Formats: sequence, structure tokens, C-alpha cells
Amino acid sequence: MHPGSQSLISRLRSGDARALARAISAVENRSAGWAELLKGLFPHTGHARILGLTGSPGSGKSTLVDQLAKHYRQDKQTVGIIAVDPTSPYTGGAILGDRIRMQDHFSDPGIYIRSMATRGSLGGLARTTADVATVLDASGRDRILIETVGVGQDEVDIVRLADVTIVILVPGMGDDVQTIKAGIMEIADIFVINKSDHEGAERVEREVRAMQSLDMRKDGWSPPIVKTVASQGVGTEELAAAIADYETYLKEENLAFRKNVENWQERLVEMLRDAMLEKARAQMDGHALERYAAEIAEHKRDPYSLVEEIVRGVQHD
Ligand SMILES: Nc1nc2c(ncn2[C@@H]2O[C@H](COP(=O)(O)OP(=O)(O)OP(=O)(O)O)[C@@H](O)[C@H]2O)c(=O)[nH]1
Ligand SMILES: [Mg+2]
Repeated sequence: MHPGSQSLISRLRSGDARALARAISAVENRSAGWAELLKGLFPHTGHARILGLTGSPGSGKSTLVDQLAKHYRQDKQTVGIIAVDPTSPYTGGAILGDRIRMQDHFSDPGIYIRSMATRGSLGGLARTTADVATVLDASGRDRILIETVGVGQDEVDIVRLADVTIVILVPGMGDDVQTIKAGIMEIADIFVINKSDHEGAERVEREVRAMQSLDMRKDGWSPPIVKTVASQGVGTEELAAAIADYETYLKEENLAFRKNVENWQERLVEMLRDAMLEKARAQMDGHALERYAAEIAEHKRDPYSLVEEIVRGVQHD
């Protein structure tokens, strides 16, 4: 391995926050040596427990993450936070809000916060987030909290890397639960109804219960519903307890390992797809794809043979 990577890894392992920041940037930006770095870090991973928190913009994810971080710090656990920033314009101010709110932690080296705005990035949002989590895990963090706006497949992929997924709902979402993407509802290990100080919290709870009665999870777990007022710290202890309950359940039922295997199976497919595509692209000149596309559109060649040909080339590489 590159000697620079080696020294970065040992500094990161000894708790150097700057080394941690540098390693995360390298992975995020796919700078030279990023893959070597991850290879060197991977053997040190597996310790951290990863929590994914997802919910609509403004539902109180950051406030809740902040409360949970405080809770774990009181328990002497170290925390890493990844805030996957939404690009939607009306949440643009939230990043600054996060900074201000998180400020009281900044003097505490036991909390490391990283905001990412990497939609459309080289590695893809879900993969980059997973790689950043790997770096945090290798740095010895006990807990990794990932905040993401629950809007699409990317988010489903992100929370899939979490051991525990928390879906945050709030009262007064119009048609409430129905407006939430079905995919997001299915991934919840725990439901939080935040802003329970607002009217309609009971209604959301009833709707979640009604929906739950319709489907039984294959792992036999019945996701609890925790009501919180994150801005006042109400319900944080209950949420932490629900998280601990699920972790115990996973352990007792021996599900944690199986879940991990499933996650890796999916992630391996993605990694392979990326790597193969990269290889294929490396064989072609910059305009090859465009040229091929034109030839196919003009019916000068068929796409099936072309793909076969390219794949053969990758194999012989
Ligand atoms: N009334 C009330 N307000 C809350 C509660 N939790 C959070 N808020 C407020 O709601 C606003 C949004 O909270 P955030 O924690 O930034 O929400 P978020 O989900 O992280 O938002 P994005 O990152 O923009 O998607 C802030 O002004 C919070 O103070 C709550 O339980 N009750
Ligand atoms: Mg936020």
C-alpha cells in the first residue's frame, strides 16, 4: 500500500480527527488512492452500529439525530454523523441550521459530523455514503447516525446499510401516511412520530397501525411507534430504548448476520456493475458511446452484438 495511505490509516485509527476528515474527503471525491485506503480500512470495520434516520424535509431528522447523539455521549459512546443533504431548494437553509444546532458538540471530539451533498457524484450517493460509513467505522466510532431525506431509491439504498432504520413521520402531512413512498414505509424498523406537540399525532399513529396490521414482516419484528418532540428532547429515551430492543432482537434471533449478508449481496452487485462499466468505458474513446448510438439508430449495427463484443473485450482485459 501507498506509504501515505498507511500513515493516514494509523493516524485515523489513533483518533486523529484531521486524518478522519482527510480520509472521508478522499473517499467522497474518489481522489487517487481511495480504493487502497478502503482496502486498508476494511479489516478495522464491523464494530460500529449504524442507525439510519429518514423522513420528509423538515420532519426533524437533524434535531432527533442531535438528541440521540447527546444520549449516546452520556453513555460514553462515540458518535459519527453523516447528514446526506437534500438538494431540494426549500431545505437549503437546513444545512446552516444544522451547523448552529450542532455547535454545542463541536468541542466534543466524541462526535464527528459530516455533511455530504454528493448527489450525482462519481460513486453514486448510496455507495459514497456506505464508503464514508466504512471510514467512520474503522476510526472506532461506536455509533454512526445517517440522516437522509426519504424521497427515493437512493434513500432506500442508504438505509439498507443501517442496522436499524428509523422512519420519521409528522402530523399533518396531508394524506399522511399514504403520501409516504411505500418503499420507505417497508424499511422502518422503528417509526417515530415527531412533532407530537402538533395536532394529529394520534391520527398518524392510527394510520401506521392500520397499515401494519396488513402486513407481517418476514423477520417477525413488529416495528414500535415512538412519539417524540425532538425540539424539547421529549421521547429521546424511549427512542433509544426502542433501538436497543431491536438490536437485542436482532442478536437473539441471529438476524444481524443474515441482514448483513443480504446487504453485502446487494452492495456487491452494485460494486461489480460499477467496476465492469468502468472497465468497459476505459476501453472506449470519449465519443465511442455516441458513435455506437448513432450507428444503432441508423440501423447500421445491432445493440445486442455490440454489447456482447464490449463484454468480451472486458473479459480479455
Ligand atoms: N414543534 C416542533 N418543532 C420541531 C420538532 N422537532 C424539530 N422541530 C423543528 O422543526 C424544524 C426542522 O427541524 P430539522 O431537525 O432541521 O428537520 P430535518 O428533518 O433535519 O430537515 P431537513 O434536513 O431540511 O430535511 C426546526 O425548526 C426544528 O426546531 C418537534 O418535535 N416539534
Ligand atoms: Mg436535517
